[in-house]
Amino acid sequence: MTRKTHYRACHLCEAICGLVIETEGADIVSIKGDKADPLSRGHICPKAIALKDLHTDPDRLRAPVKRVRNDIGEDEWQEISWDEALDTTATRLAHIIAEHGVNAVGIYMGNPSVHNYGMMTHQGNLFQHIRSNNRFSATSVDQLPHHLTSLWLYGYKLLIPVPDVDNTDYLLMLGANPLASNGSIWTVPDVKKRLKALTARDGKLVVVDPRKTETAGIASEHFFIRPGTDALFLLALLHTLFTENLTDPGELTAFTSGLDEVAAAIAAFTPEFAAAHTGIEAEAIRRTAREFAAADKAVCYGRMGVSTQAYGALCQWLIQLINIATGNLDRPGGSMFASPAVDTTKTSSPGGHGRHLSRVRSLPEFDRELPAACLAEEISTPGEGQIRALFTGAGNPVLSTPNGRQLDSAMETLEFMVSLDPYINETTRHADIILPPTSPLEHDQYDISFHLFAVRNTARYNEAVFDKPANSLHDWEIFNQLGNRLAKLLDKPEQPPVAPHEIIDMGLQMGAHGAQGLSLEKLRQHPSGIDLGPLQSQLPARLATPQKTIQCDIPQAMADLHRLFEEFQQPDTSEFRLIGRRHVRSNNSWMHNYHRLMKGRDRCTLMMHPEDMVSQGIAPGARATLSSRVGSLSVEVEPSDEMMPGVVSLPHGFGHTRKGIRLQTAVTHAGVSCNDVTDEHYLDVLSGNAAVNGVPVTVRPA
Ligand SMILES: Nc1nc2c(c(=O)[nH]1)N[C@H]1C(S)=C(S)[C@@H](COP(=O)(O)OP(=O)(O)OC[C@H]3O[C@@H](n4cnc5c(=O)[nH]c(N)nc54)[C@H](O)[C@@H]3O)O[C@H]1N2
Ligand SMILES: Nc1nc2c(c(=O)[nH]1)N[C@H]1C(S)=C(S)[C@@H](COP(=O)(O)OP(=O)(O)OC[C@H]3O[C@@H](n4cnc5c(=O)[nH]c(N)nc54)[C@H](O)[C@@H]3O)O[C@H]1N2
Ligand code: SF4
Ligand SMILES: [Mo]
Repeated sequence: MTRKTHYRACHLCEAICGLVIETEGADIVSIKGDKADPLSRGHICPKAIALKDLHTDPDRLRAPVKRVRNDIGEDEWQEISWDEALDTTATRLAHIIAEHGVNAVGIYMGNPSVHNYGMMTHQGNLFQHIRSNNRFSATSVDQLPHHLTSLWLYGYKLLIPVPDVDNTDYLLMLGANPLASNGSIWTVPDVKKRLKALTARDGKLVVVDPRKTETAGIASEHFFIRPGTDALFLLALLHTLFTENLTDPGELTAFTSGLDEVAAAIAAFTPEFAAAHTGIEAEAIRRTAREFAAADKAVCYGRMGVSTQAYGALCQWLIQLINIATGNLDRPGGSMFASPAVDTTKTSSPGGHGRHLSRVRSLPEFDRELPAACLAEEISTPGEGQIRALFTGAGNPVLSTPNGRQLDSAMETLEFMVSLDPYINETTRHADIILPPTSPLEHDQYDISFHLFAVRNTARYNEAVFDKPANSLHDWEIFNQLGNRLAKLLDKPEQPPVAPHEIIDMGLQMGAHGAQGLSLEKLRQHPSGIDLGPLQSQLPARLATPQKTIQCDIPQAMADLHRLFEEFQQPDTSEFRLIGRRHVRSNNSWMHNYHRLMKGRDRCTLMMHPEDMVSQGIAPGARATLSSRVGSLSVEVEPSDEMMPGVVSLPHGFGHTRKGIRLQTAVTHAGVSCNDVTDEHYLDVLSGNAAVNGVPVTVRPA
């Protein structure tokens, strides 16, 4: 059989590494890093190899299935034709819309939908017919505060600057562990090498994290911090910068306002106040502020750990202000905006906040989506606007959103549910119909989302590795065909099936590099990608604010300072605070079905400081009961002096014990679901983002 070489960008995480895949017929012979990729330079991680396992996984659905009750009252899955699956789905949705209005249809879109370009280009084909207020996504258990802050400061939800790691002298990193995650809202393949290069050139990497993570392990300095107190730490840094006259916005001065007002508003947030709650000494905070200001090029960056906590939006706002006040925004070696070849900041809506509220708890929408933390109650609370039908696409909210058990039960009560997903998992097991797309290697790929956050401007388009099997549909085709069936029933116009690559070709030609001849054809000739150069300073032109200015004293954020101040007038009475944990061989809830990634010691353990174990009477290797306001679970405890005392860590995405899932390898490493104890009422009330980190819990011997 002839051996073929294919080029492909890995879509599993935000690092978008270039791959070289060798095949023989239907077999994948090898998957290696593509050294010619100008962004990833040959880097890959163990998950890339699992693309083969994903492709060949017998549990991956190849045809639509419908759930039926058998004679003994158990659920069974029956394969059905695409016509039956799409017609039934369109009919049921149309019926519910006719009877109860569009708000009766809920939509939840998960993380892989932003990694799969056809889902990005074509979801509108369906959702334009379901303009429901009840839209949800993984954004509100993740990066919502970043979008909100960018909307406030830069006028556009996706204008998020990233650390120019290759040129900086000082990187202050909070709540991120890129050595495990490979970077987030920061496309930075080969991040370990880049961070090591920073310290090797006498730069400094400072990590602030309640756990001494893999990244903290290679840092110049690590500070333990009490979960959920980062806003106080950041305020104390800013306080020091202001009071010691260390601010200098430089080039930004001409179009920036409001820093003096911020300085006045934060006068009470001294390093001493922060020290009492964060656990970081006041003098260490002052020194950090001075070092940051003294560095030629410095950048502050914070991710998941400071976004999914009770003050997520305040944290992200303060991080931007630190970069602005020291003149490090939009400066090489500081915090820079990328210029992607296909620029979604030119084609999507800027975003908006609080234009409608959730029905039951009055939580604010962002970008027409409600917080995922209120999905369950919108299904289970009767009344006008109650969700009766649910569409999920590339998401597993039962394992990934707070109080998953509550959502699990709420899904039981739906009149109709349909899932666009290749697996029968904890969420999709509730669906009446599952629509499985082609395998990732059976469709082409251009990354629409993550070039926007990349440390270098590059572009890469790759053809499918394998032909599309007979009787299969890509995600985009499912959206298009389902959308058109629903359109017909609702008497609306249908959409022609324009393939994603045609849309991308237009985007490339209209984009910043189109004038220099960038097109799909050119990318086809360069399957390892094209280098478009380093990040460039581009303010104020790039701003999307009305006057192309940056107003720092955002009223909503300034008002939220009072909530913060009030909370920290009270002593913290919680016994322990729960945080999450990522591992390089895992990916949220859905990559636990591949032996290659799962072999070895079970990873779903509760990490706890040995002294805390002694004080709680828990023996090493013993199980403990972890409890919060919403529930309890029993989990194996792993002693670890990586943990800050008083803090325990449990990864999310496990808990593959629910009945009826079809994930034969995952069930043998089932673990427990962290989100069975996270609390849907514990959130950043300013943004609506779930606070899955810093949850108050107790830990008792089981
Ligand atoms: N291997 C792997 N890679 C992934 C994923 C995965 O599941 N596995 N998921 C992908 C996704 S969807 C995302 S969003 C990214 C996330 O990418 P990162 O943000 O880098 O993710 P984490 O590794 O969760 O890092 C969060 C860190 O915050 C710390 N933390 C928790 N609470 C606090 C706090 O209150 N304050 C501070 N300062 N730190 C805190 C945690 O200890 C942890 O080290 O990773 C992506 N990449
Ligand atoms: N406690 C706690 N909770 C968390 C987090 C945490 O750190 N701690 N992290 C949060 C974060 S950052 C995120 S992003 C969310 C993730 O939350 P979700 O996005 O809801 O969940 P995933 O686990 O990513 O599930 C992805 C689903 O997409 C399917 N899928 C994979 N590829 C494709 C594809 O190409 N097409 C289609 N149609 N389906 C596909 C998989 O089978 C799986 O069902 O979890 C959040 N929840
Ligand atoms: S780092 Fe991310 S993009 Fe790169 S190979 Fe691993 S999973 Fe794929
Ligand atoms: Mo995420």
